[in-house]
Formats: sequence, structure tokens, C-alpha cells
Amino acid sequence: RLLESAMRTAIKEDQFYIEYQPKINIETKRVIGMEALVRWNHPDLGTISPGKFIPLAEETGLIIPLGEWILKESCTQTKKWHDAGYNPLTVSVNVSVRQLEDPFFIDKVRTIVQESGLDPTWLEVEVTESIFADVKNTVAILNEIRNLGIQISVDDFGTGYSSLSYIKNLPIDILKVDQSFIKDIHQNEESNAIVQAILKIADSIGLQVIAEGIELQEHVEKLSINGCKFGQGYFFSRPLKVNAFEEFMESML
Ligand code: G
Ligand code: G
Ligand code: MN
Ligand code: NA
Repeated sequence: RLLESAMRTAIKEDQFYIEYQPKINIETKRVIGMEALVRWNHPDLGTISPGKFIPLAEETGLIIPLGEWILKESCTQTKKWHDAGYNPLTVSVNVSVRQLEDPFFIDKVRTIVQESGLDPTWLEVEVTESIFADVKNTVAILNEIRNLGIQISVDDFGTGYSSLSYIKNLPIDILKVDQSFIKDIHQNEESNAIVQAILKIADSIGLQVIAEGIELQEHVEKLSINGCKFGQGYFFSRPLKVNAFEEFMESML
């Protein structure tokens, strides 16, 4: 419970910050947007990874205030980048089941986006497949998000409760193919076949696809051959602090 009280302090004392991982158009090599990933810089413990504190934040409910801060920070930063003349970039923000279950979630999102000045069409919300099993009224909640003009991405696609019926029936826009399928796509015929199948289905029902966890030139080549347009991963860039993201953008001009 020590970590829990440390987290309460951390929210108050601004110990959290966001890193932005570029998302790339694989054909043109242009940056199309970024995923916001939260980090915790603890004064004594140093950087604590979200893999550790997000689950705790979810258990304790602290994900609600933390999630609001993350959304606000990400929208505000993205608006600044648009104003600074960067090609309009999309920003995607991970949202936990716990946040979607918050009855005030939609109102909060609407207010935060409005106050940031960001055009909501540049915002994506990333949800995992687990919401389709865990959250009641998933369709209604996702529709309300979409009615604000925000897009819905399914994160880690293919690893959880994958079902063809939900990609047909639910209001989603983008599939983020999990990195486990990308890792060995150049060596493993099954992984490659799965990615090809996902691309084909997505294309025929009008969903976009982005590949995650691209680490090698071979991954890029295989994805290109398969007609996958978008990707993110260490091959292009790690998640970056604001300054480093700006340097990355300059280097890509
Ligand atoms: O960035 P990294 O690979 O360390 O993230 C580890 C995990 O933490 C990932 O599953 C990622 O989705 C999750 N995560 C990172 N940032 C956020 C965030 O802002 N909100 C939520 N809910 N999860 C996040
Ligand atoms: O669960 P989610 O997809 O939101 O988490 C994204 C996580 O994946 C982040 O923690 C990010 O740091 C990590 N990540 C991003 N690119 C790569 C990559 O190329 N390889 C690996 N192993 N992890 C990556
Ligand atoms: Mn994600
Ligand atoms: Na993922």
C-alpha cells in the first residue's frame, strides 16, 4: 500500500509525464501520429514502469484521476504540436476498463478535449479486447466516444478475447495488431498468415490496421509486401519525451 500512497502524492506533485511513440506510414515513412505512454519519475525510486503502477492504479481506482490527467496532457501537447505547424498528427491514448466503467467518463472526455482545443478527430482511444467481455454496455459507451468524433482502436489485437463477431458488430475504427504476431512475421509462416488474414478482413469491413512492435527491417519489408500501411515500434523509434519527439520530427523532414 506504500506504492498506493506514493501514487496519490505523485499525481499532486506532477511526477508523471508522457512519452510519445511515433506511428509511421510505412510507405511514405512520414509520421502520422503518436501513442501516449505514461511514465512515473519517482524522486527516490527513479523511473517506475507503467507495467507496475497501471495495474495498481486500476485496482485502487487511482486510474480515474490519473487517466484524466493523461488524456488532458496528451490532448494539450498534441494541440501545441498542431499549432506549431507539425502535420496534423493523431494521438492515441490507452484507456482502462475501469475508466470506461466510470459513469462520468464521457462527460470528462468531452470537457477535457474541449478545454484542450484539440479537434477530436485527431484523438484515438485505445481499448483492449477484454472490454468486450468485461464491460457492460460496451457498444453504447464506444458509440458515445465516437459521437464526440474520437476514433476507437483495439489494442493488442489478436491476443485476448478475439472474436470475429465483435469486429463486425462493434463500433471500432482501428486494429492494432499485437507485437507477438510481428516479432516473427519474417520467419514464421503462421504469424505471417495471421497478419495477412487480419489485413484482409479489416480491409473488407473498412477498418484500419496498424502493426505494433516493429523492431527489424525484415518486419517492415514483410508488412509492406502484405500491404500493411501503418506501424510503430523500436525500429522507427522508442517512446520519446516531448523534446526528443520534436527532434525526431525534425529529423524526419
Ligand atoms: O510503455 P510500456 O510498454 O512500458 O507500457 C506498459 C503497459 O502499460 C502497456 O500495456 C500500456 O498499454 C500500459 N500503459 C502505458 N501508458 C498507459 C496509459 O496512459 N494508460 C493506460 N491505461 N495504460 C497505459
Ligand atoms: O499494451 P500497449 O500496446 O499499449 O503497450 C505498448 C508497449 O509496447 C509500450 O510499453 C511500448 O514501450 C512497447 N513497445 C513499443 N514498441 C515496441 C517494440 O518495438 N518492441 C517491444 N518489445 N516493445 C515495444
Ligand atoms: Mn497501446
Ligand atoms: Na499493444
